[in-house]
Amino acid sequence: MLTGNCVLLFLWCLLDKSFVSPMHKWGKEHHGGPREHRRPGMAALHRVKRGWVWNQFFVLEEYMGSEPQYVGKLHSDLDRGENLVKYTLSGEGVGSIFTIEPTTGDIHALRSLDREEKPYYTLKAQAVDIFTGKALEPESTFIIKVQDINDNEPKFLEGPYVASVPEMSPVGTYVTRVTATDADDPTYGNSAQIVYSVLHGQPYFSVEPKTGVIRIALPNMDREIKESYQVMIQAKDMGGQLGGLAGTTTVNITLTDVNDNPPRFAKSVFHLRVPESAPLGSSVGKIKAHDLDTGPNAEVEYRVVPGDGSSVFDIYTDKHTQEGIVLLKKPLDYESRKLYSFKVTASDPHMDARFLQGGSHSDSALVKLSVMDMEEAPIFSSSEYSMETREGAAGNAIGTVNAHDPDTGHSPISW
Ligand SMILES: *[C@@H]1O[C@H](CO)[C@@H](O)[C@H](O)[C@H]1NC(C)=O
Ligand SMILES: [Ca+2]
Ligand SMILES: [Ca+2]
Ligand SMILES: [Ca+2]
Ligand SMILES: [Ca+2]
Repeated sequence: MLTGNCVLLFLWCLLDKSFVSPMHKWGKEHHGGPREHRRPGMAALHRVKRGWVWNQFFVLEEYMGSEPQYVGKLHSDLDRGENLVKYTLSGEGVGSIFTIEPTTGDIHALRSLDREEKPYYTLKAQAVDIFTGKALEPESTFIIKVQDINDNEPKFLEGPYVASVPEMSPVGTYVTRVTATDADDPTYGNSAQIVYSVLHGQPYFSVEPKTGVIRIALPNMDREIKESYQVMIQAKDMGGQLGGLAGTTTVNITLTDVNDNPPRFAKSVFHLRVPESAPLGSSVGKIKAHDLDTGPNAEVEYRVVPGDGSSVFDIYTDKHTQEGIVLLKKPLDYESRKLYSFKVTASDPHMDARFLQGGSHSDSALVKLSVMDMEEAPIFSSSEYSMETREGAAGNAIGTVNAHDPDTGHSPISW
C-alpha cells in the first residue's frame, strides 16, 4: 500500500511538472481563490496554492444575505469541463455549514457564522473520477477562515472601578487604570483598536487614549470642598473613529485627606463663668477650634499664652472631641479677682509643610473668665474668746464675739 501511494504521488508529480502547461499548473486566477473582502490598506492575504487547492478560503461572519454565501471553488487542472471530476469535502462543518456542488466544486456557507465563536474551519478536499471513484488529486487540507466584522463593542470586564488619590496632588498624578477588551479580531482592521476618553469627569480627570491610565487633570483638588467623583470612561473601537462601537464604565474616585488645614477658632472671644469654689485641677470650661481635615490630620493642640492667666489656668485637648479643656491651677477668690482674660492658641502639630506658606498653622482666641461669688462660711475675727461671768447673772450679756461674712452684699449672719 505504501509503495502504491509513493508511485501515485510520483506519477502526480511527474504529471504536474512535465505535462502540464504553466497556466494549467497554477490554475486560472479566477477559480478556487478566496474572495477579496479586504478593504484597501489591509495587509495582503497570505494565500498559497498548496497542491491543487488554495490553502485558505474566506467567509464573512454574520452574513445576512438571503442566498447561501459563496465561499470559493475547488478545481483540479485535470477537470476539463467534461463533468468527469467529482469534488467532495470532509471535515469541520461539512454538511451542516459548508456544502459543495460535486461537479462545479463551488463551496457555499449555509448559515451565518460568528468569528468570535469559531474563527476558522479545517476541511479536506478530494477530486475523484466520477465513474471509478479513484482519486485524481491527493487529498488536500485547507481552512475556511471566518472574516471579522466589527460586531463587538469594547467591554470593561472589571468595572465599575473604585480608586483613591490624595487631595492636592499635582496634575498628572496616577489615579488608576481601566482596561476594556474587544472580542473582534485584533490582527485585522480597527475592529478591536480601542481608544479611551472621559465622558464625565472633566476637567478633574483625564484618561490616556491608548493605555486607559487615569490621571489628575486639575491642580489643588480639595477634599474639604469635594471628596468623591464619579468618572465615566468610554472605550471606543475603530480607533475612536465615527461609527465605532463603544462601551463605558464608571470609576468612583475618592480624594484622601492630607493635612492642609490648620485649626480655626469659630469666634475670637470665649466667655467662661467659674464659681470661685471650683476645686484645683478641675475643668472650668471648654473651648473649640475646628480643623477641617480628618483623623490625625484634625488633631488640635491648645496652649495658654504665657502672661496674665497662664499661672492660674492650663488647657489640654480632649482626645475624643478635640476640644480644649481649661483647668484650674490655683484657687480662685472672687473677693480678690473677679475677671481673668488670657490668650489661648490652637495649633496643628502635624501640618504638612507644603501648605504652611502664607498661612499660619495655628489660630488664637481670647478667653474671658468671670469668677462667680459663692456663699462662704463666716470667719470669726478671733479663734478664742475668754469671758467672765458672775453667778446669778443669767439673762445679761456677758460679752460680744465678732464675725464677718467675706461675701459681698450684706447678708446678715444668722446664728
Ligand atoms: C460609586 O458611587 C456611587 C454614588 O456614590 C454609588 O452608588 C456606587 O455604589 C459606587 N460604586 C462602587 C463600585 O463603589
Ligand atoms: Ca469591536
Ligand atoms: Ca467580529
Ligand atoms: Ca489639619
Ligand atoms: Ca485635608
